[in-house]
Amino acid sequence: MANIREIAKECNLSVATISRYINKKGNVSKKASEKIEEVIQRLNYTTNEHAKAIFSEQSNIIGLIFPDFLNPYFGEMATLLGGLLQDVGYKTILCFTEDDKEKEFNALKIMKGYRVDGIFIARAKCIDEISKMTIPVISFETIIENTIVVSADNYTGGRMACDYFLSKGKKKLAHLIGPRDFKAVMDRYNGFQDRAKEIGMDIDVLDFDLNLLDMKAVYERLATFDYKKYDAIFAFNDISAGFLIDYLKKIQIRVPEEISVIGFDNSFMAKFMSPSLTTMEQSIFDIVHRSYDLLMNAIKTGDKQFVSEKIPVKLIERDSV
Ligand code: XLF
Repeated sequence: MANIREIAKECNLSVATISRYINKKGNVSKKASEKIEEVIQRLNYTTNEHAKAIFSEQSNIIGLIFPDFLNPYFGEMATLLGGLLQDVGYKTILCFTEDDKEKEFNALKIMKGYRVDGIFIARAKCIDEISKMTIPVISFETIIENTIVVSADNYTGGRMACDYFLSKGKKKLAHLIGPRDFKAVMDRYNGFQDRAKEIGMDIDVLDFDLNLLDMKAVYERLATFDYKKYDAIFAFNDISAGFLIDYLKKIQIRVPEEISVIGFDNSFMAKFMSPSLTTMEQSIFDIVHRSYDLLMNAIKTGDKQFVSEKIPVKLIERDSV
């Protein structure tokens, strides 16, 4: 592949003129521009974006950091956000953390190396590093100083799930709780529990703090709960609701006739599950569009102020209750 010096030689112009043309900075005559463009096409030259970023301290790249895409919720989020960014000329770099702090730290290092103009990170753990960053960061769910935090109204979602079970006459409630170090998980649990307490009802908590990729461990854990005690279970997200329903089928407990299940997310899998999943929607469309607007504005203004945005949730009634 041709480099900038070869282009200059072929055009019989200086490297500085070629650089002005490529970077659209400064004057280049019409005649020279036409010549340069012709040579660029002929020699199949493409810009070295990495070198350009180091030179200009601006890369036109946005870093996206997600736990994984095995959870369809994050895959859908990244697809929508990546598309919006691409439409306005941004490139994206994608890293996965698997909810591991060290992997996240490395991902942040990669982003810095590429001089990204901004970052969107889901379920961040490296709070200190992120709060010290000078570029705008949108943090999905984790509260971090000097950062724009966007999350669903998880607490209200938990309360609404409880209210819905009560409205359907359910009396023996349990919550399948995810990792307690995720704020969103705790907010959902607190909302569900607080609402039950208000009417003098106790809920049971079924711990499901697992790597959901480890199927063996997942089904072993599900086998430890005594399902006879419940008529309704609120799962902390759609994917855990999916595992739960699958396990209940295996042990011949009927959903919703014997146990009703509510999930949280409304990822696209919810609609196709059997029975289709009643779930608390945290709208990917609203979260992504709000995050995108806030990120674009922060890049434009260079503002590094703490902002916390809560996106309302909505119950989607299907067949699992
Ligand atoms: O962190 C929470 C738990 O799982 C996140 O919003 C999710 O609901 C995605 O599935």
